[in-house]
Amino acid sequence: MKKIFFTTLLAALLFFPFLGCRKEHTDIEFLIGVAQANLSEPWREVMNAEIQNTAHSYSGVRVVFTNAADNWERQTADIDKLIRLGIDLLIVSPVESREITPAIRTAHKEVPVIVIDKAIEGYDYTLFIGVDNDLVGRQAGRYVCEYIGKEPGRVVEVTGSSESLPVIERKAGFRKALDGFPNIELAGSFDAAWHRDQAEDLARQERDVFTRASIIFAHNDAMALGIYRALAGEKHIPIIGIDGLTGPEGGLALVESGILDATIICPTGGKEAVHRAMDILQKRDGLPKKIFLRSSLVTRQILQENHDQSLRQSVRSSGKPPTLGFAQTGRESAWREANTKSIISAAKQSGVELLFENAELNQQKQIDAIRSFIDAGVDVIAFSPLVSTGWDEVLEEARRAGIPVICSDRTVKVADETLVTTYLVADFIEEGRRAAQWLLEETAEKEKICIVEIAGLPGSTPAIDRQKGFADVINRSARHSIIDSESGDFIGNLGYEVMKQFLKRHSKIDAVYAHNDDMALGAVRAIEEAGLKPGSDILLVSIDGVKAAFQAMKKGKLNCSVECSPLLGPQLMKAVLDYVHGEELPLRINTEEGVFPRELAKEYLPSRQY
Ligand code: GYE
Repeated sequence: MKKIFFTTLLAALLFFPFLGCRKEHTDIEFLIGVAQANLSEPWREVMNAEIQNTAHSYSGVRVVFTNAADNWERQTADIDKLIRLGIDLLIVSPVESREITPAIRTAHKEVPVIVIDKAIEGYDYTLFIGVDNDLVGRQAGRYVCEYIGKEPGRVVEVTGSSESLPVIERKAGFRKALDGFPNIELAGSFDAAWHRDQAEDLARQERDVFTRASIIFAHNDAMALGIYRALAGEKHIPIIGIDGLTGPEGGLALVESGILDATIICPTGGKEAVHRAMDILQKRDGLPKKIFLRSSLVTRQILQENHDQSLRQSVRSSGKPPTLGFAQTGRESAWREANTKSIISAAKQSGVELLFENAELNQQKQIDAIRSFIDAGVDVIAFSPLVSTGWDEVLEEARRAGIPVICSDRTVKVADETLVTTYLVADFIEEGRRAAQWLLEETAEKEKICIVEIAGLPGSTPAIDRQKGFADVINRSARHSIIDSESGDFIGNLGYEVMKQFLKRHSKIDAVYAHNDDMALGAVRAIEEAGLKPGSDILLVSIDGVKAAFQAMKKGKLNCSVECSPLLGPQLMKAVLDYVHGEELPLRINTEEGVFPRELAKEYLPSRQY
């Protein structure tokens, strides 16, 4: 309690000089407010320290912290206080994501908002930074399964606060990993609310359960340490934690000293948040919507192996520009052309030497291009995988060559997900959901709506996920049904041919859902040839948000386009430069995207960049 008192007092003292007189501090270019959930968890103290230290590297930037002591109502008041103080940007690590969402939504109307750690509902924020907690749970589960092996074994789990989103996701991921191991019994799952002392008390109370475990999994290193203390004197039981902080009681030291057998490093996001805050405040191009930081398993052996690994020498210090090999899918759509242009121009602007190969929609050519980049010894390889499977072998070759791989735009399904260093992608499922949501709202008064779907390239992640997202939402309505679905491979002319078939096959078509604008515009031609009015006799909703779609919407021939930005070049080059400068790359970066019904087309068309 003492720590919280002094920290809150510190926040008040920090506030005091600013209250009402911020503008007199002309040495402050940017004032960043940080609404922290609590300071009782070591992980959050480290986050605040990272924010403070990173902000110090920028001149004219000041940071003001508040501490909600795990009380969402107090955090709501803290956010309001910071806004009234005149901050330029808010960083918030939510106490609870549901309850704090309204306060964040209100703040987002005033200033840019970066949400760290717990995702909130909806998209009323500027940027989310966190880890993939389901993956963290799977990483812990995989370690437990490898430790126990095929013999009968028991694992005990100690979680953070049960209702918190990270706990729900970590538990789910952990259980997914255990699914394939009937020999492993989950002997107990206990909530110790992230606190070391609570975990220590619990392990003492449930000593019989804990001492019969083969291994123990704790949702953070603090609780893992508490369990270790409670079981002192008993036979050694391996414990795996999460966070992997530095410092005397941090997870890395606990692993180094043998108190923990493993931990999973989860970056706090503090450093990333300040760098991205500066990108936002300085209005940089190509800002993402979500960044998922890499979580990595650490054991004593891994620590020792990494110990002598020198930091990557900056390629710039050797004088030669960093090199990127990029294998593009083809030229199948306006979106793809814009994507290629963005990558080539961003490489030029950022001084990255680009080896660019176009696979002309042939997966083998993409694989051959990747092999040529490996032979050329590029620093980084990036590609937009034509389809999601068939990449394991060539990505293994890239790993053996020590070359990181970035998936740009689309994702892959590989046995070992660490074969891909970073995913720079959109949320295709969400795009499908948004298209369906728009159609449900647009046809709310209609009796029965028959929908035909013109799908993207079979086996590609945008086609798979857009179909799933759309169906998830549209199937909630008994009045709407998808009566037919054919692939147009994301190609305009094939969209035209597919639509002609649909018109022959079905007497009643009320709406078309196309996985991209090019195919929707092909469908428009077919509908007009059939003597019908696209946009009124038959509604059309599609995805991409290319200029031609806005022109068609302006003419009333297309009803809605869900944005999926192809302008990935700047973020891709930032990742390449960060990597060669020895920065840790995030696991996944999701791009920003909006929904554009035709009523907005006239207003937005002039500003469309692709
Ligand atoms: O929707 C389409 C392009 O992978 C998201 O591929 C991309 C898709 C896009 O051909 O137009």
